[in-house]
Amino acid sequence: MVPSAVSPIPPAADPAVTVGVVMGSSSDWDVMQHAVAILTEFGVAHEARVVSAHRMPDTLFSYAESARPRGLKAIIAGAGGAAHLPGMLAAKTPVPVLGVPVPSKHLQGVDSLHSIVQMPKGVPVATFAIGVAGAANAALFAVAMLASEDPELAARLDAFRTRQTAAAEAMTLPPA
Ligand code: RP5
Repeated sequence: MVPSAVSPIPPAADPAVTVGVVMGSSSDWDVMQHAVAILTEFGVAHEARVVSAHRMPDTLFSYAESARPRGLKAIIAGAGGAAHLPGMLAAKTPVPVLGVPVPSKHLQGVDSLHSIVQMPKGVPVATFAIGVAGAANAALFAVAMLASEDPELAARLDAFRTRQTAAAEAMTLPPA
């Protein structure tokens, strides 16, 4: 039997941290760094760490159980393959969990997507697109959640959308 070695979750370095970004492996970082980049761009205090559902189950429980007392308002969780991490976090905390399916080696992340999106009724995980778009959009969604009670953040989100619209309107196509 595997001994139970509960890893204590250290207090957030910055007590203002409101969003946790967790992933099942350091190999997920290529994708999940795009969530972190968005949170940094918007000035949202966050933390990022590896929490593996199947390799660190006790740490997963500690992280989830401490999330609300530590002041987290959202957890962005990315994992690939049989991606239990977002669902198990959601099972152990009332803090909203935003799941990011990470592309996998053999099934290109369709397995990750199905694992995360098909939560049985009663324990929701907000599930985003496979890969980089999902990671970035999960962070933008977290920003939108926080912006409902933070007018400065709401203004930054409005400005982001305005810049994005202007960039699309300025797009040109090569001559046919
Ligand atoms: C999952 O297994 C991780 O989220 C990762 O996407 C996948 C492969 O992990 P490694 O074998 O690269 O550590 O737990």
